[in-house]
Amino acid sequence: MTTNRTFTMIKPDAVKNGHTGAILEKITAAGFRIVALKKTQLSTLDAEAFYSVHSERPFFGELVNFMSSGPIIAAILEKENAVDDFRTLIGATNPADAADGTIRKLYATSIGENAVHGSDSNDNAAIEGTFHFAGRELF
Ligand code: 3AN
Repeated sequence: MTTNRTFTMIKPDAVKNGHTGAILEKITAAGFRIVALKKTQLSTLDAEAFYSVHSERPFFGELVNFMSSGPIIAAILEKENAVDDFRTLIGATNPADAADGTIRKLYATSIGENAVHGSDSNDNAAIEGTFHFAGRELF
């Protein structure tokens, strides 16, 4: 995967609350090209593996339960400077701190249920994209 790609999930809260279409519209309007896209649901084991870097954090159990609680939208996105630009578009982890107009400001309800995930580095974008998608699913 190139450095111009990032990985995102629209999380169970935003899918359940009917924000999938609006969030995808904001993503494409911001200039990201959709390389791969699917609706899926993480098992408990999937969520534990995906978030294993956070396994020692106090909120790990809550995070795993939430992320496996319902369907998500997983996507690989492409744009120059994708990782940093996407994190700017989604806003701060805690929606109370997120800038106006960001996806989390608009659609997140709490620091745990914060509507979207965005990779925090090029290396993690590649790892996370590979976790969810086979090569034949990338276009
Ligand atoms: P970000 O997703 O903005 O990179 P991280 O990497 O610090 O934030 O946290 C990963 C995920 O863990 C967050 N998206 C959020 O869902 C959850 N999380 C972070 N901090 C907390 C917290 N204090 N309580 C509950 N969940 C949290």
